[in-house]
Amino acid sequence: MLKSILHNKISSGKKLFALLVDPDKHDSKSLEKLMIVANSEPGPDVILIGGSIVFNGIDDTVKQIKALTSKPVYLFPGSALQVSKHADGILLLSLISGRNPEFLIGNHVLAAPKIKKSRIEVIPTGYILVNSGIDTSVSYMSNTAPIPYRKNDIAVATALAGEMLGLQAIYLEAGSGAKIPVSTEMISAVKAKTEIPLIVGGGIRKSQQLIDILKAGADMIVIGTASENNPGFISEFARIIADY
Ligand code: 1GP
Repeated sequence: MLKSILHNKISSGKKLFALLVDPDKHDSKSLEKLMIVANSEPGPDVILIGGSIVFNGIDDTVKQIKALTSKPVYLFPGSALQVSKHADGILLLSLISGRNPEFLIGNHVLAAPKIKKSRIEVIPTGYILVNSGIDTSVSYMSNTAPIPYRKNDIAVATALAGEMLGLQAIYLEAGSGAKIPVSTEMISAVKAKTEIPLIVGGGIRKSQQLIDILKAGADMIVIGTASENNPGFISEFARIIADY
């Protein structure tokens, strides 16, 4: 479903907005509040659920969100533990900027039978972590080094390799709560050389950053922390993306 939404939007020149929900940052009350904002129009096109490390139950969070919205709900798993049959689909992330086999294939082997049985949509996604000036949970938890901030050539080569291996989207990630997002130069360099949808997230807090990232060629933008700090950003960012 998301695959076709992504492709339809991209072929009609439109951009997508994904709202990332970290189950550990919410209780049922705050989820309700968040979803009221998310349901107003314009709002996010898709809700992502997950994080580098999550202690609250993924199943419970997915079920609660599904009860609060009709928007598609996709898993954004930090590990094989974060799979739920109640979601609509999963970004099956392969951490291709890293050299840790557990995040390239190990967790996938553990999760694959459950994913297959659940029949949720699978979007194989090349996950590329980029240095954003701070230590990130994803770098620590995955035991991988990010690509240096200015090394656009490495990011392009990594994205190309992912595309050639058959991955169906590339996610350029600065890490949740990053000081600065991935540079627009890196985004446009990757976009220029690859044909699969380009997802960008991490550290996007201001409208101007969002506009610059859209201009650079991102097809889907992921916002997490900014919406936790101020749910009002959801409507503001959604309007910018819808009007783009
Ligand atoms: C993290 O890219 C997402 O995986 C979102 O990052 O929380 O900084 O918006 P933020």
